[in-house]
Amino acid sequence: MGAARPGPAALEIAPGALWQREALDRAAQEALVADIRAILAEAPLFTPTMPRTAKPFSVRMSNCGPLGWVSDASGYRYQPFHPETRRPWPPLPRALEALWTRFAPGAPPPEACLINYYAPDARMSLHQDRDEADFTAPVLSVSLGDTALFRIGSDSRRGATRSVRLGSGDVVVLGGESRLAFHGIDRILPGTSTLLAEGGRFNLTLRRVTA
Ligand code: MD6
Ligand code: FE
Repeated sequence: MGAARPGPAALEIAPGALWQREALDRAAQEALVADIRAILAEAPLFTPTMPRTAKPFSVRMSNCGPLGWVSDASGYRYQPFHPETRRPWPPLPRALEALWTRFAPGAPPPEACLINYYAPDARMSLHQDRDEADFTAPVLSVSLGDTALFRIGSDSRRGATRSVRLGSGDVVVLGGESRLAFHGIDRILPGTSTLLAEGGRFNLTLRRVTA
């Protein structure tokens, strides 16, 4: 056991939105990356497309857990299998279940973990996470790799926004009033982390999907 070391305090970046910097130390980040690589060997990253326009996302995705979030010509949805391999998603790693217990105590267990991979030029436009049947549970995100400029506002697309730099090992919890807040990634800052040999960034979001 290492000596107890006080980490940075959690910050509330919008009402109900918690930012815990360095929630995972370097060893825990490395272990989680190994878990994610094993998942991606079974459920490879795919390129989702926008409903209607069929425009490809710049972010590539996969999932783990009983359900996974997908987007294609038919729309956004959760489904229990990979859209290309048609195989069930791999199970949630224990480390992610433990993070849920730590940051969403009392919430029903997570059913989906969306894995987003950002190459250096990828971004994600402002959106709400609203494809779940129940908004009482929070959405928990973990960042791994290069720092990202994360923007968060309110539940109105035109509301004021605030930006923070999410570093490797940081956790964001969108709960309460911020559960339906608009948020997105303006860009990532290449070369800011040594965690991923290939560079870029993984963002994992844990969700409760069913009511
Ligand atoms: C990202 N995050 O950090 C994008 N969603 O790459 C999200 O879309 C997100 O950070 C729900 C809750 C927390 C998040
Ligand atoms: Fe989101």
